[in-house]
Amino acid sequence: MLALTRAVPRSIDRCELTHFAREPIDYARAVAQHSAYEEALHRVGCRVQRLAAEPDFPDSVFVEDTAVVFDQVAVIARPGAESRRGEVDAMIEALRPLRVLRFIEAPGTLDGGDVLVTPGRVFVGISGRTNPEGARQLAAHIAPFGFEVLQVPVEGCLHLKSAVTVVALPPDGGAALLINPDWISPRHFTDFDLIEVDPAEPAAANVLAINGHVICAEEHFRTRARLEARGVTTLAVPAGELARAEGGVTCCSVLVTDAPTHPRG
Ligand code: CIR
Repeated sequence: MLALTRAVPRSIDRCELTHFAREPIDYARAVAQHSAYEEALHRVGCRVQRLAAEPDFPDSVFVEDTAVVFDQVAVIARPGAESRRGEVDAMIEALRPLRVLRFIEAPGTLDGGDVLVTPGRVFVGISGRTNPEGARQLAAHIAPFGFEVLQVPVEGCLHLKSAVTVVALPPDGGAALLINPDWISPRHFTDFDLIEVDPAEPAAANVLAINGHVICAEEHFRTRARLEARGVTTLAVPAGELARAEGGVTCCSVLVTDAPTHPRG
């Protein structure tokens, strides 16, 4: 598994904020926490490749929003925030040798943080960043590979994956969802085993499942205990500083499996 990341830019304190009030971000601490995150990716079996730094894009550490990678195709996003559109260029170059590329085109917008991939079914959050046209284009790009796409309205938070992510449950690795029911209605996910975040930790639903491990923000220790109680193997990383920029643990990487042998283009 390859994990694409990008360094925290010094301009992070000018990041986009939607639901959060602006608070100072300690740059050195954000950099240290981001390194710990990359180290965690390495520990769970990823090769970590950093894209070139983008000092002039304050949100460029949040690479997740620039692309959605499947085994068969990579869909390059068109971020909903205009200030973030230029972030996709380096991602295109990184993914070009690895996948067939498809693109979300205007008037579509789509942030990777709104795309929740479950076995066979992809949920797309219709949010302040992702519009129905972006979701429709994504659906057209991945339909040939058997993915059904369902649109889900997101109102309580920035992205769909701020409110719900996939965790694999032992012993068979079946998919469960970790969810904050105050931010997204559980009625969209009735076929899934749902684990709720601790109510004191509304942002805790954003976790990253990789190779039988679930990377969690260490600040969300109550929710982490809930996962451990279900037999999930967790790995905690400090994430409080980038959380002030409204980012979570999925946001800072794009994962690319090594498996595919598909034609390139
Ligand atoms: C933004 O508002 O775009 C950034 N400050 C945070 C993006 C977080 N990305 C993600 O959840 N996928």
